[in-house]
Amino acid sequence: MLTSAANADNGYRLWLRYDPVENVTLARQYRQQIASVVFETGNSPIIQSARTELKNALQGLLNYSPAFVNAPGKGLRLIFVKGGSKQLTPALNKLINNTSNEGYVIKTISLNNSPCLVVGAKNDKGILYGTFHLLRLLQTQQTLANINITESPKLQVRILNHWDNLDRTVERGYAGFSIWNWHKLPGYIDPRYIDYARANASIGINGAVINNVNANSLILTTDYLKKNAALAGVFRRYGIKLYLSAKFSAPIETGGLKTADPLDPTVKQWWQQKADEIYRHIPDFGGFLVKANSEGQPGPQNYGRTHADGANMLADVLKPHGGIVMWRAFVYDDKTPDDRAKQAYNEFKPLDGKFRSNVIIQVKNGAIDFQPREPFHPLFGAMTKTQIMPEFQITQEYLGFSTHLVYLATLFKECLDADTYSQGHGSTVAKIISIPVNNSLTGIAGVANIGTDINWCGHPFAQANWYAFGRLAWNPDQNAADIARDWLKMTFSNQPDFVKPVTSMMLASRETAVNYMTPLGLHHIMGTHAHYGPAPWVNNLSRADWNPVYYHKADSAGMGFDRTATGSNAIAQYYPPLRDSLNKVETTPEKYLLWFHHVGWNTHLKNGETLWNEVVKRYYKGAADVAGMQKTWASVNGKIDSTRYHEVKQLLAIQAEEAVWWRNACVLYFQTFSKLPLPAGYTKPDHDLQYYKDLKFKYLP
Ligand code: GCW
Repeated sequence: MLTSAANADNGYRLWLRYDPVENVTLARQYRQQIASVVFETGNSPIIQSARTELKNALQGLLNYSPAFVNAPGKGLRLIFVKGGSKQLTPALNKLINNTSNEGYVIKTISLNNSPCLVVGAKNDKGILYGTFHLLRLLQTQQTLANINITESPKLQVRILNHWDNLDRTVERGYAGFSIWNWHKLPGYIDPRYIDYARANASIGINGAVINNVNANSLILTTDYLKKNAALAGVFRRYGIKLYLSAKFSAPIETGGLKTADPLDPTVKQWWQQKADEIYRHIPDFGGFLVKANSEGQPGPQNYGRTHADGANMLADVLKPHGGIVMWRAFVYDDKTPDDRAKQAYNEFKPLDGKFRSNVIIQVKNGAIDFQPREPFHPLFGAMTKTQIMPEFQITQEYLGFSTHLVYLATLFKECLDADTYSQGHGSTVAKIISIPVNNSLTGIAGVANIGTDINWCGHPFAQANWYAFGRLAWNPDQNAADIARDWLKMTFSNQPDFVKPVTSMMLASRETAVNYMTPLGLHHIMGTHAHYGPAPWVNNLSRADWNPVYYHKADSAGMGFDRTATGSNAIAQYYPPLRDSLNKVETTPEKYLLWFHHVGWNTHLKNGETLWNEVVKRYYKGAADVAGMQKTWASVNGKIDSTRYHEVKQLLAIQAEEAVWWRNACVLYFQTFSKLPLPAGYTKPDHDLQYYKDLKFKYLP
């Protein structure tokens, strides 16, 4: 753990800063309330992690080291209990043993006539999670008197997907290079791996796919398995399982076979032996993540087989070891479909019920690709006999890389809270994914935004998206504001005049980005390949659905993608009554308007504005709101450390410039179709459209 003062505020410590509790009265109380500690838990590696964390944290937060005693005695203040204890009432023991495998209880009781805090769990992992929760209470300055918390995660596989390549580049990574130092592994364990595991455990993340879904099959070779095993050894002490992205053609590339046909017995045998080998190196290996038959990745369809054939073959070889397959539904083939948004559903829905119970279909939150705003993916709720887990993107591929402050909890929540109507009203995505189908595991994945940057995520506020993903994976019902407040207090300061305005800024930030990038349901109009900045004009890429013009379909009449019954009919993939309301302009939420409809420039929206005027106003509002964020940030100058204050200030200035760039380029471009003037009072962009079209960028991340 880095604790030197010189490094104190470079962001390395994330939300686990453990600086002295600002409120001195509370700090004094805490010292009394946890004056002596007992672990009635045994001393497994995970328990040791919990103890070490507690010790270090209390030293930092309270400048204090409680007595770690062996046996419970008089005056005991904090007791960690695994399974149950003679000292506790039967009711409390029961409560503890009724939590799930990873759950815990934190409760104040009376022991020998004085108050005592109990952190109880059925298993080691619950003790670890309970420890981090207790520390969070201190970090956010909550009173410990009369605490009564019972927690169990709502989802079982809470996993990060790293798109890290073996050459240490990170696909869609904006925070430096991969933190996995393949060259020095397995001999050298970078302390950073431990801090990575601590950070994940502190928010309940219990799995990591460490390599890119655009996979390199070398990761499965013996040399790399040794390296993987070294990482798995670090993760294990923090309750995290290691998973790998498996390349479907690995039997050919590294096994010397002529085929990777999943129904070929030699192929199956190869995978079987590979699985056995993996488990010899990593006894608690989690399983495979597979991107197949998508964007050039090989898959079962190369051999005329289905996704189910491919997934099941891998599932069968992992099954005896307890492993799972997360099979991605992000598919789009080389033939341009009439609507790319329909493709995943069309390919996967017919396979419902054909997957083994240790296969989970991993579905992106929306049907296109991690856009600033997308309606939820129609596969949620559509496959009733197959376990589905959502995939969110924490890294900001389409949301300003690591220079834009965009708090993504509101985006994640929009999907999780969406009503699919699959089992009638109230069938939210969160509900669907948390119900196990045929005894499958439930889960959720987030594409990591982590790299070698000293602050891990590039932007100090990008850390909040990693944090929020973990908290929502644990409990999708939590609200984005509470998570933001916790994160701000732990990461920066508990001062209300800091926390309050900055929470509001965070909560509005995603809508602001939507406004200056893709308002009213626009999507995928970013620059080609790198997805940096606006390029709605691009129309010359070989596949129709790689071109922004395919998505906005602006013409002299209006713009938007007609996905109604008279258009691509993508709405038919949703359940009624949602399907019917999306079929009509009047009943489609305006935030998704141009996703589902081609709307005339002069069509009046609910607020009475024409489409054209509203589009312009949103773009201008988005850019103006970033200027507002700069003001908010200026107002907290002096309330936090100057290092991070100035870092964020500079990044906001970049964001402000880029928001204006987005606004100007898009408004000028769409104006070539609408041929309408800007609404009164809106100043014309200072460059012409050609200027924006001519901008070229080399060496983008
Ligand atoms: O979001 C897109 C990205 C690709 C990515 C792909 C996927 C890993 O542009 O870089 O590849 O989706 O999710 O597979």
